[in-house]
Amino acid sequence: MKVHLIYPDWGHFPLVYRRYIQVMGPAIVASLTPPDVEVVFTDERLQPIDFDMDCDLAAISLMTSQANRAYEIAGIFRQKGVPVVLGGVHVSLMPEEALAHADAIVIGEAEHSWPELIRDFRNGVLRSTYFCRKPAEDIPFPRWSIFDRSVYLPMNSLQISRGCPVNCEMCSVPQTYGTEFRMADSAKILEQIGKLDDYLFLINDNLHLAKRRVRKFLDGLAATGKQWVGLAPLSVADDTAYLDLLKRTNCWAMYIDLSPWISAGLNERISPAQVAKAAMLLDRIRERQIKVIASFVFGFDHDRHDVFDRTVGFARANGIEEAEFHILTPYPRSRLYERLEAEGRIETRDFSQYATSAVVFRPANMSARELYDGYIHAWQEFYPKETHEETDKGLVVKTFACFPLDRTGLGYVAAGGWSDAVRKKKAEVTA
Ligand code: B12
Ligand code: SF4
Repeated sequence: MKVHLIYPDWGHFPLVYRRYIQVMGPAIVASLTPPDVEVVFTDERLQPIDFDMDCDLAAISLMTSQANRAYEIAGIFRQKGVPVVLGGVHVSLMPEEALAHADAIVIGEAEHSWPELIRDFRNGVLRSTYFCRKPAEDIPFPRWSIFDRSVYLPMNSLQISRGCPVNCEMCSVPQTYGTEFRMADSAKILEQIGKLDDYLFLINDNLHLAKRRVRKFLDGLAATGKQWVGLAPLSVADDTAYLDLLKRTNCWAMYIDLSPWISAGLNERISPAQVAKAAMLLDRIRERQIKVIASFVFGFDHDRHDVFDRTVGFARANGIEEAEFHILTPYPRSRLYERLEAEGRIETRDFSQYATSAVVFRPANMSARELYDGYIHAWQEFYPKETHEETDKGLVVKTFACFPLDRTGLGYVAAGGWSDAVRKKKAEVTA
């Protein structure tokens, strides 16, 4: 039996290097597939799909921004008589919509249901819907070998927990992974690290919420010497001892959403004292040589026309090296979606636009055009002109600021080039 596993192209997002990140969902599905089933993987972000390749089943992974393309791909396979299975975040959020395009869908985590689905398929009794009846006890080791290492960034994701109790307005995690923080067995996860690439991307939804529970893992991580990048709220810097621990574990950068602190246009809702505190916390992080990859979201109801310049000004003044700008996007079933829907403000349900680089709702204090132009202006103002490229899909920013290597000579290069450049640079540095 042969499964063609597909990661569809995703909508446009200016930071082009993100396409070269190996994604964990498909790698886990591949690892859950019985060894006697052949798996062929196509990452449509970087290569075209061979629809004529012989296969028994097409299995497609999708986030919301990939939904339209995933349904198109599903249609082509089904026309050719190949049954299609859909899974991933968007399927868990919109199962009825997804089912209209597939022979079967997998809702939620696939650890138990994918092996069951394969069994049923082989026995000719495929059902239309597979639920996650119980969350995974362990996070299996992803089959990273589905990615051609010469093409991707030398970085693997590592997930040590699932679920988040915070339930932020924009987020899909509580709806897909639940609201309970579920920590994997540290020893088992640490065992995997030796098999991973040079750099790690710790993708835990909110690792820093449960500091005591992750301590054992972090101590073990420090001993491996691998460098890692993670996600955290800025409040992580309230605790300097914890920051010191992160430094000892070789954390080279943190993705931090700074919108709650400053992007509200520094207006009446955000006091100057809070902005000053944000600057102080950022300093604390940088003092430990941890870079901040700052994420800013535009389009909140409290944002006004000056939010774009003020945000870039804040990022500059605080020595942010890599910033990502997003347009507020109401992902299905998030609290934000429900609120904007109730207010009749969602303008399009074309999910290919849901990649945070398009305006899909009616903003409160500016027009959709002004929001979009302000967002582009922020990218253009923050990053040097020589990194910009106008493409038919929109602005592309050719930067590589997040990597823990000297950037000199790391120009933008087409597929494959990124990865080679990083490896070459690393060899130079370690020589
Ligand atoms: C790492 C990460 C990234 C990385 C890598 C992308 C990736 N998809 O892995 C990067 C930085 C590139 C990224 C980019 C973006 N991301 Co992101 N990202 C994540 C994060 C933190 C982890 C993803 C992950 O690897 N999870 C672990 C794997 C194992 O989980 P999984 O993919 O859900 O897979 C499980 C099941 O879904 C299922 N499954 C998955 N695929 C398939 C396929 C089949 C056939 C089957 C049967 C089952 C199945 O089985 C898996 C095991 O149980 C998630 C949050 C989260 N907790 O998931 C956000 C998340 C996926 N990202 C999100 C968003 C919005 C984005 C961006 C659009 C934002 C932006 N503009 O930057 C971009 C995408 C760019 C674009 N142009 O569209 C949202 C998606 C919301 C939605 N409804 O689609 C999430 C959920 C975060 C959130 N706060 O809501 N992201
Ligand atoms: S944004 Fe982060 S903290 Fe908020 S609900 Fe999502 S995972 Fe949890």
